[in-house]
Amino acid sequence: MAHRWTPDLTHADVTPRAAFLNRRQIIAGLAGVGIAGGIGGRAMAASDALEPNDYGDITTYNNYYEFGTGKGDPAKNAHMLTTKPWSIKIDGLVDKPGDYSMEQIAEAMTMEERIYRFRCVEAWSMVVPWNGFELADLLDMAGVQSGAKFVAFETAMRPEEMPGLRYPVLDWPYVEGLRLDEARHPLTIMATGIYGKPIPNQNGAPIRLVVPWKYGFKSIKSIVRITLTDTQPPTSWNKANAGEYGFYSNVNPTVDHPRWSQASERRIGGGLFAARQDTLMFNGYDEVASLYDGMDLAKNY
Ligand SMILES: Nc1nc2c(c(=O)[nH]1)N[C@H]1C(S)=C(S)[C@@H](COP(=O)(O)O)O[C@H]1N2
Ligand SMILES: [Mo]
Repeated sequence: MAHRWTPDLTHADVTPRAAFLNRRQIIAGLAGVGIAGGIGGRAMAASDALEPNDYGDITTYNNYYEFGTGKGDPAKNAHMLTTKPWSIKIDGLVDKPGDYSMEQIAEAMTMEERIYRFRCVEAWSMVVPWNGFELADLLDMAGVQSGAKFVAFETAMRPEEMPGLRYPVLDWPYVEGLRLDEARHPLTIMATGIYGKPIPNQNGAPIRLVVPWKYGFKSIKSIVRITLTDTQPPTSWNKANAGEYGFYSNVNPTVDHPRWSQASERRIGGGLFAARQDTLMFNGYDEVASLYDGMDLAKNY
């Protein structure tokens, strides 16, 4: 794959420690990751703490409502999810619709590490070292047809394995969507690992979306279906409360949630008394700005 590049956070920037070398060796062994700088090279605001969160934070403080609405519920309950075998149905406006097994996908994709800021709409954030591949490569595998304009995603819905489905918090299954150009952006990945290990169930095993410039709820977990369509697909949080959650949901410190400010965020792991940090437009991923040229992002929140 020719278009590999390194986004703005790398272990070299953030983890000048022995642990960095160990992880890099693991990852290089897995994937043959290219480290050359690319379009993402960008100076970070001094206020932004770049240290990745530790594995414990990332895997015990979660939102995965199919397993309960408490932050600790997914870590307690998500072991009930059967993640093998797993396949993703890719359908709609594609040349090669069908059920793609995880093995088939893993074999065809180029795995790499991406260290991304992750900003929940609830105004907390983390830095996560994901392993995965670009969604664009998976879309190419299925062959996107010229009429496609959006990509719809769906999470597994298994009442016997997901105790949270008993509660009508959301209209299950959890669904999300992106415009096709957002889905094809090189920052948009499908994650199958964290810290070089298979992604834990509570984080969306065996495969979840990660869109780092959007609020965390766009990054849908445990995906079983991807549909290419010509119309904007429904999305779970927008269906639940359209006045609070829009389709785009780009991180935007100038557009507050109706019930709280989005100007700053609390970095998980910083401790109870750590200073909040400024939230960055597009979560700091300025390279996506041109996707929204001419759009009013206060209206298209
Ligand atoms: N299927 C599904 N996907 C989901 C959610 C969910 O409840 N169900 N929660 C979302 C929200 S609100 C956030 S912030 C992130 C949390 O990801 P993490 O637990 O890996 O940090 O997952 C998103 N994806
Ligand atoms: Mo979230």
